[in-house]
Amino acid sequence: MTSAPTPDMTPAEAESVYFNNYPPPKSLPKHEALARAFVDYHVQANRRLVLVTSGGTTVPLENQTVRFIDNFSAGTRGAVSAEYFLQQGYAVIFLHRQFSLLPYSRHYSHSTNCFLDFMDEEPVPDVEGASESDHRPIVVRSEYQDQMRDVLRKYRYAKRNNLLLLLPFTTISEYLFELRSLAQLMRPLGSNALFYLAAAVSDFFIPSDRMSEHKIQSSELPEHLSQGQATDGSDIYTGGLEAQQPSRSKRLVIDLDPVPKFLHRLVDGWAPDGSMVVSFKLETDPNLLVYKAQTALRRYAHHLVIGNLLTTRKWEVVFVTPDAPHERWIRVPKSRRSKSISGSEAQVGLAEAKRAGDSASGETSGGQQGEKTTSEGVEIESLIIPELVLLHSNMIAKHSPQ
Ligand code: PAZ
Repeated sequence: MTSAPTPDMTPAEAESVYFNNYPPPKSLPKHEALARAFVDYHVQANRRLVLVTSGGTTVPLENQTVRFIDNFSAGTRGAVSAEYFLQQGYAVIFLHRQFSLLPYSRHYSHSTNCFLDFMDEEPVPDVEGASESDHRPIVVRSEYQDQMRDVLRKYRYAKRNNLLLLLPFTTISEYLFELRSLAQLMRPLGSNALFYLAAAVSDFFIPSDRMSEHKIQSSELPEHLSQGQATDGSDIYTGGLEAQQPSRSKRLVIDLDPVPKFLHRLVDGWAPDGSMVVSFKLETDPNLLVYKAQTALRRYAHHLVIGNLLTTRKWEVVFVTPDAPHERWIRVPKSRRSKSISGSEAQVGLAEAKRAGDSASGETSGGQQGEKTTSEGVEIESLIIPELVLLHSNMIAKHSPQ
């Protein structure tokens, strides 16, 4: 029995091969119990519920993992979007990479926004006899009071009303197990369910039968200690061995298989009938973005692909839909864009212009409802989520009995 799905398999066959070859994550039963109760609660309330996936997945190189492959995603898109969904009255299951950004706390967990910078010791009262004490209360600095109160109130509201369920994952296989279970548990929600797949999921992995149990050694071991590691000076696997290097240190040759495309199974099997499925497509080449988003939409036959470029993702996205207008750009107006060290404003509009054969203004913007300016500028998610909620409402209306 092969341990990795092959391209000639149907999506259902690929599913069973993949899931039969990996143990489910240890936390899965606990997450399932929490999710089941959460879904039931919101089904009773006839509330819409969105599963937001967020952050990157790791690809371990060893079973007892010391080394892994990772990607850039910090989870900003997912964490910010979750807040705007909550603002729109949705309940949110936030399936996120462990230690990536979380809704609300993300305002204080950036390295540039360290929470300690928001605090102070209460000043010594300006009265006679008052003295410096070792036990002065810690307070939020006056200039941050309003912003922090706002965030705190929203966070507490979400907690008090059981509107936010945080579920972490780390590896690609944990992510896939969790996604499958959650989608199946969401079935009672019917068209009230929305899938917002913003996580940056690895496209490649190492099948279990090629995975080293222990830490891969970079130098030779005596034969009696080698336990299956190459001892003859050849490079270390995870795939075919390459040309020998006559040296005591080894090259590591990593041979990755493609991760089966489970979006098929989500749309066709796991997700509730009538639910809405939104995926993201990230590219770096402006020439490819819309083409790749359209291809994904055709291939998986879901409802919306949100395309974004690595360098402009905080200021513009494109909605690619099966229905007209098929391609719609949402942009933060130029004067209200946040500053971003890694971003490149010069590239805003490029992916659209490349297709239209002209220069895009870079000034257009999506619907303004729900838009919110922070000290860091308008968050594009404040434009994306209200647009998406409208599309979801249309789908729900189509599915409700006349
Ligand atoms: O997490 P982040 O805010 O740093 O990045 C968000 C993103 C670019 C990962 C997301 O918007 C996205 O495009 N996710 C899908 C990536 C892909 O699989 O193509």
